[in-house]
Amino acid sequence: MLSLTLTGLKLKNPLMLAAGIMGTTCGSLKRIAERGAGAVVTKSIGLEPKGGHSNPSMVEVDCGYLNAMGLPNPSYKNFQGEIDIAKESRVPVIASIFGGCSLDFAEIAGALRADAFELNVSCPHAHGFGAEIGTDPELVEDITRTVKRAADVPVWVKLTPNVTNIKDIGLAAESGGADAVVAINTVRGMAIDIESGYPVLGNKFGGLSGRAIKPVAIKCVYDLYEALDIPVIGVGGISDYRDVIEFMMAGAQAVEIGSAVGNNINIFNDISSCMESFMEEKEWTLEDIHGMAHRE
Ligand code: RRO
Repeated sequence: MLSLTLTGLKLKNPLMLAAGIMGTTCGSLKRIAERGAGAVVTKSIGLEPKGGHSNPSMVEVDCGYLNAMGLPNPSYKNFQGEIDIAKESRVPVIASIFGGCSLDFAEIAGALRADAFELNVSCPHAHGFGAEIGTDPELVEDITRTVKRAADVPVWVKLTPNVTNIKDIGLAAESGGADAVVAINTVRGMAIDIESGYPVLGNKFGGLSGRAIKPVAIKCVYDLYEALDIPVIGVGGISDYRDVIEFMMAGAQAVEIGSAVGNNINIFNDISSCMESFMEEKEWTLEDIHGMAHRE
């Protein structure tokens, strides 16, 4: 009832682990896969090992989390083994990758073997990476096209909401040959400690995730669905089955779940069974729900 084919990948359900959560080791990726995720996305992996920003790098705020991890990762040169072992769980393993230019992305995509690549052009607080390039449609198109030439698996492009018009960036990814877009990465934000007067995060500002950003993400997915021909994958603030249905009605073909996994490692199984009951009661299929909010 929940199975689908997404950019050529067969998924038992449309619920995937989002990049950045439990995605650096094969052990944690497998744990999530064995607890019902339809696919898992790794932490974003770059050219060289990176320690990330100084602590505190993640704090809880009203209705969500602020993070400025700073792209900590072991480099693609030390990561193939983690992907290979994670693949034993028999769900697609998608490698999130980042770079400073199209050649960086192509080097990683040409070397790493994964079931698909998710191009991170949207981290809101990484100098020279992420949203610093993902807000420029020409760069996004060039990076996507270059990775498509280097890789023989589907290429997804994860977009930033920190732009005036996300459709322009989505269209650029589509022109570059993207197989899907993923919306959204975190929303740029900041918290200040009023006892000391200092910003809370080591990096001063970061990205907001969790419940607070769901309406922002829903609007982005809605807009992208109207503008693009390729699938839209929704992410941002999902914590129960109702959120998933809402994303699908906005136009998402599948979703990714991040922050909420921290509170419930069984969230994928829990949401799957609630979705099945809801869809049975309504007599709706995934196709019925997909884009439902766009009906006249
Ligand atoms: O590592 C991070 O700080 C990070 C990344 Br790569 C991203 O894409 N989004 C985010 O909120 N944090």
